[in-house]
Amino acid sequence: MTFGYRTVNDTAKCPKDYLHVDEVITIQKRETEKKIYIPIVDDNEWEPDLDFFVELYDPGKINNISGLPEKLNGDDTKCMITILDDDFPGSLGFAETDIVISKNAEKVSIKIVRLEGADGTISCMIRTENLSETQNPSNAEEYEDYVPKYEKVEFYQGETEKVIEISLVSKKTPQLDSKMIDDHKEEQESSEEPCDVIFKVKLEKPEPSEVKISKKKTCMVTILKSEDDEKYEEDR
Ligand SMILES: [Ca+2]
Ligand SMILES: [Ca+2]
Repeated sequence: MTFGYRTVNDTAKCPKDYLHVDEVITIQKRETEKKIYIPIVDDNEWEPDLDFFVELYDPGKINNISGLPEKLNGDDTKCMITILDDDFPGSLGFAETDIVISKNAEKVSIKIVRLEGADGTISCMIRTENLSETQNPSNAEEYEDYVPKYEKVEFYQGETEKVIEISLVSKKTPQLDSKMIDDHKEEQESSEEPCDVIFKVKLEKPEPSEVKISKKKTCMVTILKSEDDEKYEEDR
């Protein structure tokens, strides 16, 4: 008896997920089985489990419309194959959720870590945010204290950590004394003590959908505004 077998795409696609096979074979008298092999393509990317079919066909019976041989009749002439994914893309979070930095620093470095798997390319968005929406003396101000950031952070296959930098706006006390600045300074000093300011950095929108953001999804950055300038100069 002579028949053909061939693969048919479903959610699994050829040649991304498996290699197409189409062959005509003859089964001999007294032979009761034949084994066929279909190469499966392994990758490192997370994806859902995917299906494709293998069907048996009659090489002598060509379908007029498709021009291809027709599938053999019967319910048992088509077999579904499911490719189970074996890749773990991991989860993303900050290494530290609290960072304290000098007001004279030009930037703050923040580490993002990838845990529980490092297969394939994944990403998330990083976003800076004010401490609170309302008026708050502890609010760090965009462009006055820090440069806001909203960008995609990508982790490639096998990468488990990434350091991102956020620029700070340092307002050093002018060294030269002009009367105007002195007057202004006095005025400021009398009205209010400098207060440490804080802004938030958040992780969001992980991709692909299997990637989770860990509990460490917000990092609070405190800029030490109350730090003594002269002491800092001496320490250096
Ligand atoms: Ca794999
Ligand atoms: Ca995969």
